[in-house]
Amino acid sequence: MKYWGEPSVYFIMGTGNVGERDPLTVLEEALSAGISFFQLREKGMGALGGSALKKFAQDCQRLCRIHDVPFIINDNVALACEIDADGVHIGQEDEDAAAVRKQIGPGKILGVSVHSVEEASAAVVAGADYVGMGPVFPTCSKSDAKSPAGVAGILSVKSIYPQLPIVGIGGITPDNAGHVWAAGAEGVAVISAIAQAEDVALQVGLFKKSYKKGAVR
Ligand code: 3NM
Repeated sequence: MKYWGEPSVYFIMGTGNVGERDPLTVLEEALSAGISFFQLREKGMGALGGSALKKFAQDCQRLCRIHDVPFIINDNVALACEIDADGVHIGQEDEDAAAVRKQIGPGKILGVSVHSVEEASAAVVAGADYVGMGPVFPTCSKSDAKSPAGVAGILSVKSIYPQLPIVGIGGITPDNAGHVWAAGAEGVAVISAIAQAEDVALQVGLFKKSYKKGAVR
C-alpha cells in the first residue's frame, strides 16, 4: 500500500453524507475511480453505532482492501483497533494525539486535523503521519467548522515542515482544488463534492485532473 506517491484524493464519508444513495455503492464507485484514501466519518443525527457501525466499517474496509486503499477511521480508536483498520484520524477536540499513537502502534496511519503552525508542530511531535488543514473554503459538512482560512495555513505549515504530508479540507471541489495543490498540499480531502456527486466516478476523475491544472511547483 503506498500512501503519498501521487496527489491524493482523500474521500471521507459516513452514512449520513450520501442522501438516498447506498454508501457502499458510492464508496465502491469512488474506489474504482482511483481515490487514494478513505476515511469513515460516522457523525451526526442517525449515525450508526455499536454492532451496526462495526459491520458497516468492516464492509467499507473490505472494499478498501480490494482496491489496496488505506482505510482510516475518524475519532474511534477502539473500533479501529478492534477491526485492524489502517489508521485513525482525530481532531483537536478528540483524544490526545500522542495517546492515540501509543494505542494504535507505530505501524498504523495517524492523521490529525490542525488549524495553525502550533497545532501542526504538536501533531508532528505526537507522531502524526499527516495533517488535515481546513476549512479551506466554506463547508456545510461540519457543523462546528471554523471560519474558512483559504490556503494560508497550508503555505505556512509547508514552509516549516516541507516533508509533512498535508491534506486540505473544507468545501473543496474540482473547480477550486487547484488552489490547494498550488499551496503544496499532498491531498484534497473531500466529503460532499464526491458523496453527493451525480456521477461519483466522473467527479473523482475531475479531482485527479485538477492536480495537473493547479500544481505550480
Ligand atoms: N473537517 P466538505 S471541514 C470533516 O476544517 C471536516 O477540519 C474540516 O466536508 C476541518 O468536503 C470538514 O463537504 C468537512 O466541505 C469537509
